[in-house]
Amino acid sequence: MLYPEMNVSRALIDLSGIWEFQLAQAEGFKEKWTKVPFEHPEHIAVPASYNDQKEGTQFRDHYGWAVYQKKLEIPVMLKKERVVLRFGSVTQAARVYLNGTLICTHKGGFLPFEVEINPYLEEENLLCVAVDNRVNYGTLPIGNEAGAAFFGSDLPDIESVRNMKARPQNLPNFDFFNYAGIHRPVKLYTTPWNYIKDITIVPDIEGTDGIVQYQIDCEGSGDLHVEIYDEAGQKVCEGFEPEGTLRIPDAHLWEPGNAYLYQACVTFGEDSYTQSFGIRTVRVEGTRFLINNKPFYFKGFGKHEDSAVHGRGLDEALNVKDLSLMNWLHANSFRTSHYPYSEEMMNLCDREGIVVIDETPAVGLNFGWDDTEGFAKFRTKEHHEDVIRDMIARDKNHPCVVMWSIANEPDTEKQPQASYDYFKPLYDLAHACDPQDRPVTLVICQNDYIRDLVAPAMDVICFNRYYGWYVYGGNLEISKEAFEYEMKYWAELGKPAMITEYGADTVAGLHSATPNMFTEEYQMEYYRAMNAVLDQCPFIIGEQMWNFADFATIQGVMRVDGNKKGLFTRDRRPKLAAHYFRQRWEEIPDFGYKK
Ligand code: GCB
Repeated sequence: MLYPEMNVSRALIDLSGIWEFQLAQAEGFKEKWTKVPFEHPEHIAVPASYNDQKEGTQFRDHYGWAVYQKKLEIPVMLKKERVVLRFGSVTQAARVYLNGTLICTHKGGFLPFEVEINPYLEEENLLCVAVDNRVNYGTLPIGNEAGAAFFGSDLPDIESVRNMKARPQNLPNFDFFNYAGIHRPVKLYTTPWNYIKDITIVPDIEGTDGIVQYQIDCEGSGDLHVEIYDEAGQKVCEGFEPEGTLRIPDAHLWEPGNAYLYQACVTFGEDSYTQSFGIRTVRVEGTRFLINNKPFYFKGFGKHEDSAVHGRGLDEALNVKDLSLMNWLHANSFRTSHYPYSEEMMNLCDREGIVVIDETPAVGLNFGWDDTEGFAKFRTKEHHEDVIRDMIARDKNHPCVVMWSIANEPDTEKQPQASYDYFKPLYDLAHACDPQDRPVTLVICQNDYIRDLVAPAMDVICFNRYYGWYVYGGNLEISKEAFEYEMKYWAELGKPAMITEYGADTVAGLHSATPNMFTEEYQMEYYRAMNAVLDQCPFIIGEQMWNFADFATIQGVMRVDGNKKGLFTRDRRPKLAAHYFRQRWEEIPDFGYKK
C-alpha cells in the first residue's frame, strides 16, 4: 500500500486538528450520529488517543464505541479526480460513514486503510468515524473475556459489587495501556482515474552494482516510465515496463547508521508517484545475521508508541527525539513492540539508518493463569493472517525493516504441538508475502524452553528473559548462572539468537550504594551481569533491552504509574543505565562484533 504523497498529479489534504467527539456505549452508538452533527460535542485532537486528553475515568476507562465527526467541503477542482480517504490507524476497530452511508469498516488498530469516496460526496459532507476499543479473544492484541474475572470470588454479595462485576470493561492481556482513538493522520488524497496502485522493489547487490527488481501495479491504461535517481538528483537508470530489473552501477548501499536512499520516480499516464528505497540485502547464514553480507549486531530496544497526553497518537517530534537519543546511545535498532508503528516512523528510520524488527500486534496469545482450553479458545487465526499480509504490504519496501516478528510471547510451551500448528503456517505466510524474503521470527517468553517447538522453526531465535527480575529478582549472581545455563541450550541449535527483552523496573531518582531492586544502580548492575553472559555467546547476534522509555500500562499492583523499565523516563530523561549502555555500545561495532 502506497504512503500518500503530494506531487504534480496528486493533491493531499491532512485532516488533522480538532474533531467533534462523543463517547458511546459498548454495544453501539446512535444511528443519527452518522448523519447529524452532535448537539453538545466534546472537542478532541486528531491524531491522538482520546483517553488522556480529557479528565475523568469515563475517558480513561471507556469501554466500547466512541464517535468522531468532522464537516468537510471538498474543493470542486478535486472532485474531478479520484478522491481517497485514508486512515493511518484507528484503534482497535473502525466504522466510517460519509453523510450517513457506511463507506468502510476496518478491524485492527495499527495499520492503514482507505476508501474511494467520490460516489458519496455532496457539497457539504459529514464524516463520522466510530471507533471500538474492545479487546477480546478475537482481536490482536488479545483481551481476556472472563468479564470481571480478576475480582475475587470472596467479595461480599452486595449490590454494588454485583454491579461492578457486571460492568463490562477491557481486560487487556498485554502490558501496555489500551489507548484508543484515531491514532495516526487522516488524509484525503487524489489520483487521476488511471493510477499507480502499488510499487514493489527488491534490491540486490552484485559486485559494486545495485540490482533493482521492480513491479508497478496500475489501474487502467497509460504509458509507464520508471526512473531511478540518486541522492544528488542524478538519474542512474530507467525502465519502461511494468516490471523488470535495473542496474545501478557503483551503487551506494543503505547501511545501518549510514542511510542512502534512491528514488524510483514512476509515471503512468497522468499519474506519478515517487517511491524511495535502499540498496541493501538481509540474510541469515549459520549463526550470523548478514546485512549487506556483513555480520550485524543489534544494539537497541523494544519500544512503545507512548507519550503523555498524546497516548499512542503520532508525535513526530517525539519520533525525532527518540532517534536522536538512539544515536546518542550508539544504538542501531529497535523492535516495533508490540504492533506496527506509524508509517512516519518507518520513513524516518529509512532516512536515519535505524534498523527495525517489524512486529504484528499479536501479543497476549497465552492462556492466562487458570486455563485448560489452550489455543482453541482464540479466534485470531484469520485476523492474524490479515495483519501479517497487511503489515508486509505496507512495509515491504522499507530498507530499515530487516526482519518480521509474527508475535510476541505467545504460549509456545503448554501445548507445543498446537502452538506449532498455529504458528508455522503464519511463518510460511510471512515468507510468502515478502517480496524481499526477509528473515521471520517470533519472540518467545521465559518458560520451559526445551518443550518449545516454535522457536527452533524460526529463522532467528528471539527470546525475552527476566532472570534478575521476575525470576530470581534481586539475586544477580544466581540469575547470571541460570542465564548461562540456558544459553548452552540455544547454542546447540546452530541458529542465530538474540535477546529481545530484558529489564528491571527502575524508579528514576531512586539510588542505593548496594544495588537494590528498583534503584538506578540495580538496573545498571543487572545489565552488566546479563551482558557479560551475552558477550560469551558467539551465536548471540544482538541485545535489545526492555524498554527504551517508561510507558503507560493498566493500573494494578504490579505497576507504579506504568512500566518503569525504561532506559529513559517517559519524558526522555536518561537513567543511570543509559550512560552505561552509551559507553558499552560505543565500543560495539555495528558489524563484525561476533565473528
Ligand atoms: C514482557 C512483555 C512486555 C512487558 C514486559 C514487562 O515479557 O513482552 O510487553 O512489558 O515483559 O515489563 O513485564
